[in-house]
Amino acid sequence: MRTQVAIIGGGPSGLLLSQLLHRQGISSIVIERQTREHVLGRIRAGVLEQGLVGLLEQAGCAGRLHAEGFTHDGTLISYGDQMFRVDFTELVGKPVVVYGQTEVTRDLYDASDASGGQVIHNVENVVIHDAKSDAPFLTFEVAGEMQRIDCDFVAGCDGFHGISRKTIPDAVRQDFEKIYPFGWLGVLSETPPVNHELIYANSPRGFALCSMRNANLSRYYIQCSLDDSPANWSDDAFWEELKRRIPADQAETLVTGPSIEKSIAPLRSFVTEPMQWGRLFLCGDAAHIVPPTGAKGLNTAASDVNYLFNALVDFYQDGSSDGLESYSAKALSRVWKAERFSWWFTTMMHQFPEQSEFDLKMQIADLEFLRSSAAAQKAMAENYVGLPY
Ligand code: FAS
Ligand code: PHB
Repeated sequence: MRTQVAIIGGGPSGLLLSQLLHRQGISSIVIERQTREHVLGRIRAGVLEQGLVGLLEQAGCAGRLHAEGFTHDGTLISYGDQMFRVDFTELVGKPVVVYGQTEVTRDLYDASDASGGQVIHNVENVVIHDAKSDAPFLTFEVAGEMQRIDCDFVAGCDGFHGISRKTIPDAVRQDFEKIYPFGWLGVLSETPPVNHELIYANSPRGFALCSMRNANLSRYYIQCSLDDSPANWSDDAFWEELKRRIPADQAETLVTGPSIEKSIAPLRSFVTEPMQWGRLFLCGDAAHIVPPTGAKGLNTAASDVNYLFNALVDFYQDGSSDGLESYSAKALSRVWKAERFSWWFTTMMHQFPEQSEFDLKMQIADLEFLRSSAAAQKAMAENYVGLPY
């Protein structure tokens, strides 16, 4: 097989890049380790920056998003029984859109089908060859049969556990990592959200987040220990703990119900530099991970795709390699700002096992400053709605 851009990974990064390229007449083939059903079975992000909304519009697959997504002009932050609102639209003139990553991925797969996109599932033993040459190629197996794709460029969109990042030699690559001493236990329930906006809660018992997918599908998280397990939590136990972490007036109105999904996600900050090596370019979780507190994971993947997409268009349409040569530096500049915001928000909102009384005082002072300062709220809003591309 031959294509202009070979894309490893059929998650949001890979599918979005493929669809954007297609709209510019640039060919690509996506190879994905799992089945489509498996990919669509993942429950992940829920908040979209305007930048990602714009890219989905450009990719021609924002119809359902506009029909079913919820525009959120602000968010609620609580500590103890105090709760205040950060008004994004008033402070920085932009809202966010609440629409699950699962639906984004479904819309991208549907758009790929409609445009005759090529996505090969159930691939194994993927190897990137000659990334430093101008004729890279992939080999992989499908049902035991060896396959090869010759291409001009390889986009590594294969997530944190993929092979693309590890193709960049250790001597060239530098990884930066921070592991948080807790995880998030998430529950999906067919119940109306406790509030029409998200509630980020700092409580002495641990962090909690009240989110949603639609008017009758809620997404809740509570901070849990790293050695915890979803099996340790009955639905009733989860609801009782969540109620103890959010303000009493919210807990009183919380509608509980059976969980339809219950899982634990570990939290880490991670960045690999550089994000390119020869004609291999990394996008999304293949290159960086953030704790989900700031809702930056999916959205930072989108900004990488934006930079790589525009660089590839410049190459094929104008013969310019400038965008490709500067891709890593440009993407990393925004990645590190998303890492900083996610680390800051996570540090302010969670209980750390080793934290001292002084650390606790700093957390409350941070929250008090955010509650009382328009400048602090504007800085938070600017990061939460998404820094410019
Ligand atoms: P993805 O990991 O989504 O996709 C990579 C794809 O590559 C996968 O489909 C994988 O099967 C495939 N792949 C891997 N190795 C391969 C190989 N060798 N060959 C071919 N294919 C291969 N972000 C938020 O903003 N908010 C959240 O609440 C949130 N919750 C999360 C919960 C969990 C458990 C996880 C893991 C992540 C969460 N994230 C969240 C971050 C998440 O949304 C990512 O940022 C987003 O999925 C990034 O998309 P991709 O870069 O496409 O990576
Ligand atoms: C979600 O709805 O899953 C969600 C929302 C905001 C976050 C993290 C997760 O910061």
